[in-house]
Parts: sequence; C-alpha cells; structure tokens
Amino acid sequence: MEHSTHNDEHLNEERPPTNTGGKEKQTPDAENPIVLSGHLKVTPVEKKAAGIPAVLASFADLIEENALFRGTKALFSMNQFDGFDCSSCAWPDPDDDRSPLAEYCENGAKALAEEATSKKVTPDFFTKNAVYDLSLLDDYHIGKMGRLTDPVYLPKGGTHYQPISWEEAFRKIAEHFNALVSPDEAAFYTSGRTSNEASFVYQLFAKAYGTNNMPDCSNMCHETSGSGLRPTIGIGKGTVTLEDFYEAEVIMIIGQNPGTNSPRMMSALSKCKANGGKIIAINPLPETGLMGFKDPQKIKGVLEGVKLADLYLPVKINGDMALLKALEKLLLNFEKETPGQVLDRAFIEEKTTGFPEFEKQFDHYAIAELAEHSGVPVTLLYEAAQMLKSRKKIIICWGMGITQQPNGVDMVREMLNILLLKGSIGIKGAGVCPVRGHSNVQGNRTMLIDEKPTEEQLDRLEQFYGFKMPRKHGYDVVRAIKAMHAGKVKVLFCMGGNLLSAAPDTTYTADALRKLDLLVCVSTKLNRGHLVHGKECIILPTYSRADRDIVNGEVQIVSTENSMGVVQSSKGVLQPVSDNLLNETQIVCRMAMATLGNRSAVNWQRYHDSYDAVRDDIEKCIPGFENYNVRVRRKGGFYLPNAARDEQRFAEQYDYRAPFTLTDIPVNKLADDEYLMATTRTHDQFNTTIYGLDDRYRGIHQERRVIFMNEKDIAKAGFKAGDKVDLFNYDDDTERVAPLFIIVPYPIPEKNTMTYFPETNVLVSVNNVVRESNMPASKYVKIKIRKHHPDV
Ligand SMILES: Nc1nc2c(c(=O)[nH]1)N[C@H]1C(S)=C(S)[C@@H](COP(=O)(O)OP(=O)(O)OC[C@H]3O[C@@H](n4cnc5c(=O)[nH]c(N)nc54)[C@H](O)[C@@H]3O)O[C@H]1N2
Ligand SMILES: Nc1nc2c(c(=O)[nH]1)N[C@H]1C(S)=C(S)[C@@H](COP(=O)(O)OP(=O)(O)OC[C@H]3O[C@@H](n4cnc5c(=O)[nH]c(N)nc54)[C@H](O)[C@@H]3O)O[C@H]1N2
Ligand SMILES: [Mo]
Repeated sequence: MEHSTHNDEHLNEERPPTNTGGKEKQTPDAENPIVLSGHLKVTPVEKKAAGIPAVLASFADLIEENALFRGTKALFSMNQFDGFDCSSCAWPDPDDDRSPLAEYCENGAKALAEEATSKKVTPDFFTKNAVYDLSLLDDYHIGKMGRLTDPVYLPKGGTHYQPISWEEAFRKIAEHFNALVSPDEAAFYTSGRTSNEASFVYQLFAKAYGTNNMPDCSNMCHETSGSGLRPTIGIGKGTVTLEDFYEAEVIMIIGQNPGTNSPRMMSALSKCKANGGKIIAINPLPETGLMGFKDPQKIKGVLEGVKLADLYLPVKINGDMALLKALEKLLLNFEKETPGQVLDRAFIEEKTTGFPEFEKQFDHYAIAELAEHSGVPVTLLYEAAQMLKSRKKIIICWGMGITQQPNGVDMVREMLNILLLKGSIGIKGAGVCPVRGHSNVQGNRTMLIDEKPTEEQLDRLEQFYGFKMPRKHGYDVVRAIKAMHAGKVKVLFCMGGNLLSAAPDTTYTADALRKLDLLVCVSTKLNRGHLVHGKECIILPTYSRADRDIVNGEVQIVSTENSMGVVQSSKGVLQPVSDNLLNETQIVCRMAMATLGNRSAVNWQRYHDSYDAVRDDIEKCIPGFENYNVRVRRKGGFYLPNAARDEQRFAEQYDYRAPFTLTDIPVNKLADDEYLMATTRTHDQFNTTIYGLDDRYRGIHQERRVIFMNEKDIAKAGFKAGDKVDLFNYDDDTERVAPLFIIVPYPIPEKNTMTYFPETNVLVSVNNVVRESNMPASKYVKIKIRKHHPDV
C-alpha cells in the first residue's frame, strides 16, 4: 500500500534556539529575536521561501547599492528573450512561457545590485588605501567598495596599487610569460561567469602558449558529477530539461539548497507538485527552500504558498551512501514481493551491465544497519522507497552536499544506480540533474576550459588551427595550489573568481599565492584575492554580464549554457561604470598578441573585433554548435545534443550501455570530542561575495561566524547556546584554527556541525579531497571545538 506522507511533525519539533542558556525559555519570532551573542540575533527557521519578503529584500539591496534606477531597469531585462542572462546561477529559463514582469529571483536581484552599483574603485582609491590596510577589512566590506574602473599594478615591494595603461599591462604580462622556462610554469584559472566566446579564446590562448594548466571553479564544484557520470552515461552533464521537471512523478533533492542557491528551481518544483509529483528532500538541515515556497510571480502563490517536500529525510553528513543503498535494498525487496512491478527488467537487460553483481551485494546489507549509518529511521526510508516503488518518472537532483564529500563520485554513481533499476533515464520526466552553480560553468567546460581535454577534442582544434596542442594534462585547482606552493607555477592568470577565498586551506593557499612572480586578476570588483598577491600583481577591470558591451560601435551579444544544456544569448543593458573597461575576449586577444606576436597561427585581431567570428570558429571545433550564429539569436536559444537523454546511448566503453557501479559505505569514526563539519552558503552571499550578514531562512541575523550544533551535543560537551568557541582541524598532523565562532543550537543530526564558507575554509586541508575528482571535500571536515581562548 502506498501512503502519501506529510512529515511536518519532524520539522516542527526541530526549532532553532529557544533559550540563551540558563535563562527562562522564550520563543523567538521575527519581531522578537533572541540575541545570542554580540550582534547575533536568532529567529525561527522560516517555513516558506520567497514571497513578499524576498521581493522587498531584492529592492532593498538595489537601494543600498545606489543602483535603484539602473538596477530596476535592468531587472526587467533579466532572463528575458532579448535581455541578459542572470549571472547568479545556472538554472534554466522556461523555453516558452516567461513571466513578462520578472523572470528573476531575490538572489538574482542581489547579484545584479552588486554589479549595478554606482560606487567605484578608482585609481585614486588605491592611492589612498594601502593593500595591507585593505586586507584587514572583512570580505563584506571589501566587496562593498564598488566596481573596478581602471587597470592597476602593484610593483615588486610596492605598498599601493598604481594606475597602469592597458598597453603597459599587456606588455608586462607578456614579458613574464615569455621569461618562463616552460609554459607549464603558468596557470590559467577561470570562474564560471565567463561567456562561451571569452572562454573559447581563453583556452585557445593557453593552448597556443603551450599548457593545459587550466584550473577552474568546477574543480571545487561539480567536477565530481562529471567524474561520476562521464564513464557511466557517456556525458558529464545532466539529462533532464525543464519540461521533465513538470512531468516528473518524484523528484529527489539531495544535498542542495534551492531556496537560496537556485531559487527559480522552486517554480519548477511547485509546477511539478501541481501536476501531482512528489518531492523527497535529503539533507542534514530542514532547509526552508525545500520545505515550502511562496511564488513571488503569482499573486495566489505569494499569499498562500505551497508545501514542497512531501518527505524530508534528515540524513547525517556523509550518510547518503547508506541511505541510497537502503532505498535500493528496499526496491529489490519490493520486486521480490511483486516481480516485474518495481524494476524495469527490459531496460536493465538492454541498456545496462553488471546488474547481477549489483544485486548480489545486498545479501550483505541489513536495512537496520543502513538506517543507522544514514541517520534516518527505517520508517522514513521505507516511505521514500514506497514513493519510488511504482513510479518511473524520477529525477534525482544534487548539489554540493554530495559533490564535496570524499566519496562524492561513488555517490553520483549510486544515485544513477537507482535510476538504472527503474529505467528512469532518457525518458520524459526522468533522469539525472546535477544543479550547476555559476551561470556559465557548464559552458566553460563545453568551450574546452579543462585541465584534461580529450585527445579527440585536441585533434579537432589541431586540425582547424594547424598547430600542435599541448597533450600533457594540466593542473586542477588543488594541484595548481600545490604547484604554486612548490614554486613550480610562477605566473597565475585568473579570469574572474576569487581563488584565495574559494580554495581550501586558506593559510596554505595564501602562502602559495605569495610565492608567485606575477598574479593577474580580471575582475569586476575588488576581492581578497587581489590583496594576497605574488611579487607583482595586476588587476584588469572588465564588464559584468549586465553591462552593455559595445565592440566597433555595435552592441554585442555573448552566449552561455545553462544547467540543462541550453545555449542562449545574453545582451547587457547597463551603461558600463567606466570608459576604461575591456571585455574578457578583448583582454585575452590583446594578451595573446602581446605574448605570442608573430609566433601565433591564430588571427587574434579577428576575434578581438567580433564575437561572431569567435562563434564561427567554435562551430568548427566543437560538436553541437552547427549554425551557431543563427541559432543563438533564436528565441530561447538551442539545446546541445545529449545522447544519454535523447537516445539512451550511454558509455562507449560499455557498448553504449550504462554500468551499475559497486561502491562501499564509508566508515566515519569520530573521537568523543570530534565532529563532522560541512561548510555551506548563507542566503546573503554569492560564493565569496558577501551581500549581507544575515541568513534569513535559517533565522540567523547580523553574524556569519556561527556554528550550528545539535542541542544534545552542546549539552554533552558542556557548552551552551551563544558560547564563543574556536574550531580546530588536525588533518596531516597540522593544526588549523578558525577562531571565535558562536554556537547556535540547530536541528542537525548529532555529531554534525555546519558553518559558512569561506570563513572556515582555513580548516579544510588541501589534502582532504574527493576520490577521482580531486575536489576539496569541503562538506566533510573533522573538527574539534573548544571554548574560545583570547590567544587563539
Ligand atoms: N544566492 C546564491 N546562489 C548561488 C550561489 C551562492 O553562493 N549564492 N552559489 C552558486 C554555486 S557556484 C553553486 S555550486 C551552487 C551551490 O548550491 P548548493 O549545492 O545548494 O550549495 P551549498 O549551500 O554549499 O550546500 C548545499 C546543501 O548541502 C547540504 N549538505 C551538507 N552536507 C551534506 C551531506 O552530507 N549530505 C546531504 N544530503 N546534504 C548535505 C547543506 O545542508 C546544504 O543545504 O549555487 C549557486 N547559486
Ligand atoms: N569551503 C567551501 N569552499 C568552497 C565551496 C563550498 O561550498 N565550501 N564552494 C566551491 C564552489 S561550488 C565554487 S563554484 C567556488 C567559487 O569560486 P570562485 O568562482 O573563484 O569565486 P566567486 O566568489 O564566485 O568569485 C567572485 C569574484 O568574481 C569576480 N567576478 C564576478 N563577475 C565577474 C565577471 O563577469 N567577470 C569577471 N572577470 N569577474 C567577475 C568578482 O571580482 C568577484 O569578486 O568556491 C568553492 N569553495
Ligand atoms: Mo559552484
């Protein structure tokens, strides 16, 4: 028998702190927050995401950034057919039906406010502020300084950045590149906002220069998904479209917080629910955005809201593998009870390999044991399996809660195993959905920003351009940091991002960056990454996605690829903050001309002058971009081919079938005084950019240095809510310290804790990585917690 489930009870008994320790119990509400310590105020976890407060918050940010007029005008253009692609996340836009008023979300509006700000960081600002003094500010205040207006240069031994002409900047960069003993002494980092056009010329320059050292933010984000999927389904991307969301019967959301990080996903989820679909949320935290949603684009939605998750499974950190195996064991049991009713035997027979071995492993697993490992009661696991039992249109979505675990690649394959059992991939309403982060991170990879390009990809480039491409695989992020630390990489060029703050082991990474001869950052705004630098440092200011990009008198379009493989155009609308900005493509082309001179077979000037020219050549080098310049201008853009989705054609090495993968359950042994820590995002940040100091949905206000703990753990350790503590990690026999955090009791499994990134990156060892993908395992950090000591 199948019963639909409402487990609100589980949510309601779990509330944030209701006392400050010792004092009489009070119940906080939005008007009467509890002041836990210093500025920190705590209110109850919000029950529904978005709605009116979200709309108000988005306008408040625009006002604060002195950008109300510029910003609101731009908001109406965001994610519209002839407008610009929001740079906040990679969630797709509806193919046909776009809200004429606003296809944006609160966090998209905040991202825009950051870019549309009329505050400026001019050369004069740098004359007045020494680099060292700026480095003493926190990330929030550094980010609020405004948009960069001119190129600046920090000479060897200098204390202040000084103005430099573009010409002179490119000359210096070229001089450094040409002085290196080997091209592999340079590395080229990319963050995920760079357009397809700029990405393509950028990777081409790195290869023409002679290296595959292209670490990128993917190496900290969804590399794990690619590593898990490419060898199994033949493509390192998701297999669903937005339409599939509307049709799905069950959507599982594992280790992802859509309410904050891809808010427009919630419209798709509520549409799925309206069509009768069920949602299962698997997360150590009962995230507001998973539980309920008020659609700001619909009057009815704003007032009433909908309940999202039908079932919430409060998994322990890293307990997902045991949970997934429990679901599989239950499905196999159900199949034994009603043969032919649960598994898709025909699909398993025709499209997969390794089922007998896969099935056999479950002889060794007991449900009770799996439940214990996962932290989720058997009854809830049973309910989840019941929901999957007779349904076939199943989508599994995941985010950083999976990809940043040491066994993340295994878990990606285990999620796929479930879909393979049910034949739930490559059919309507079903498939895998790694929800990407940065708005064009998927496009960056498609454009060959990859430290390990395939032979086939390189052959195609070689054939078209007629020069030898470097074949040796390059450094990813973790390897690049180690190479800088060892003095093997001497020049680092960063196309956007903030490697220092995004990377693990902040102290180690800072040491690595300080050893560079030259650091070059192409950036829109000042960040900490500009303030911890090599011997010399250059900052090159560029346009943001929302800025009007005029080349040779014509307003240009660029293109991006979203999480579902749709390539579409983006046309900025804002007047750039300064006349002295260059677009990223032009920066690369001028750097290439300065560095390679006559040595290069590529006509960089042609690319410099026209994005159409870049697109014409992308079409010749990368499959799926036929007729690029025409199709990119079509309403809604075009889908890239995806054989797993369209033809159920999976991995070539398995004869285009998908293999079942055998994986292990990790053993997480913790000492009595040890805890697991996951690092996560607040509702008020975009990665290393801190919009504000609140995390509204989780009820945290005016403080970021908090640690969420289970109430029982707090009592057991002799702490109380609001206590100030220091956090320690001892991986590789090295003491790492993050001082001064405030304890907040929170509904989180015992022995699990949560803190905000990037404040606790200092605790993540550079050697704590995900197997196979080599990503930092930033959601699996062993820590000890001690009462704060003033000397720490
Ligand atoms: N507004 C805003 N939007 C963003 C970003 C942003 O910073 N701000 N960042 C962008 C980027 S680059 C990315 S990659 C995405 C990130 O989006 P998400 O993937 O949502 O990222 P996180 O907030 O890091 O964490 C996701 C969830 O993992 C859960 N989690 C932690 N450990 C575990 C575990 O062991 N198991 C399970 N099941 N869950 C766990 C946490 O509770 C949290 O809810 O968002 C993108 N969009
Ligand atoms: N502990 C921990 N660490 C993490 C994570 C975590 O969950 N926990 N998440 C990881 C993930 S998923 C990611 S993606 C990385 C993010 O790592 P990054 O991508 O390196 O970091 P961002 O904060 O997104 O980069 C912000 C900077 O990019 C610049 N910028 C913004 N827009 C543009 C643009 O259009 N062009 C250019 N050239 N520059 C621009 C601005 O100067 C801004 O300061 O962090 C990772 N680090
Ligand atoms: Mo990301």
